[in-house]
Amino acid sequence: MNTEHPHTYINGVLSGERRVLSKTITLIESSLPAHQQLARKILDALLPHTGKAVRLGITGVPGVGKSTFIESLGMTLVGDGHRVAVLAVDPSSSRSGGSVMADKTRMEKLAVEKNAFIRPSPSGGTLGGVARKTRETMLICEAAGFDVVIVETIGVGQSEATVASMVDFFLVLMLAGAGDELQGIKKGILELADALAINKADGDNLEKADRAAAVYKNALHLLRPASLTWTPPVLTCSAVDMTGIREIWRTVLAHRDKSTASGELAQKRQQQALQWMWSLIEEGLKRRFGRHPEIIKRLPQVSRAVQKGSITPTAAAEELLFSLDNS
Ligand SMILES: Nc1nc2c(ncn2[C@@H]2O[C@H](COP(=O)(O)OP(=O)(O)OP(=O)(O)O)[C@@H](O)[C@H]2O)c(=O)[nH]1
Ligand SMILES: [Mg+2]
Repeated sequence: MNTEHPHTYINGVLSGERRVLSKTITLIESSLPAHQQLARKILDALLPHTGKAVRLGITGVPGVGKSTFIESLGMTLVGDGHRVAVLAVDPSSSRSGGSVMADKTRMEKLAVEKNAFIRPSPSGGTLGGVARKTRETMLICEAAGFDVVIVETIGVGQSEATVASMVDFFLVLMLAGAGDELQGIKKGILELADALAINKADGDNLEKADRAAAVYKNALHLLRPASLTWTPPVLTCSAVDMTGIREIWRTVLAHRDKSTASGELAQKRQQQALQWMWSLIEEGLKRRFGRHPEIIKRLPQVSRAVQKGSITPTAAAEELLFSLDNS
């Protein structure tokens, strides 16, 4: 293929060629300026073909069963005639080579499905950088005709909020504990969830899962609802036995129907687009700041002065920002 021309990529993606899809994503992930420029052209052209997929975010602690769940849900959806893309936001993946990469072997059946596409988290970089690449990859997958995009995260740092800000529906997978359900739960996660699902509701664990679901239902009740039309349900499932999986998908679709009818989905996506723009602006400004010759020259000295207490952080910040304005 001609690897210089945007049209080679654009046409390939639009006709759903996997090899071209992968190559386009590689361009998006590349930090070479020439690649980035090419990727921007491709993205611009593909943008009108995006936005039609169901965007589903999934999180949960390591071992909760995310990969097994995605394999089960993915196979169910592919069986129903859907085309499913699985992406990941994992800023720590530079360390391990990508959790989803390792998972590809755990998502054995889905990985070889022709109507499924699994892409590991882009390696390296900040959460912001990884998120940008994943977002753009999501758009490319939509243009390639995938009508369900699943974005997985293991929940390091702010990654849950980041994933929640790029999807329509955010599902939190949980495990039944020993009665102390709310102890181990990460702060803020319940506010992000559009549904909770207690996984591993099978065998001896079934009763415990039901009890945990009751506790979570109560907890969610106490939180102010994020929407007037949607109360996050608490479900149970077994990714291994494949029970409760369809119910969860029906919940995703019910949420989609309601939020489409009320206009909330369109509004959410508009807000997400604006939020995305602002995070790119912030990232860009920071980068420019750090590269600016005047800042590079003065920063060490000013930093030392702040450490010694001979200048206040406020004055220091103002001084540095001022020198940016005046050069
Ligand atoms: N009994 C039971 N075991 C499950 C279920 N789902 C997953 N498991 C098991 O739990 C273990 C972890 O499952 P994974 O799917 O790898 O979990 P994960 O959340 O992807 O884990 P990380 O990728 O490490 O974050 C595996 O041994 C699975 O077989 C379930 O529904 N029931
Ligand atoms: Mg996994």
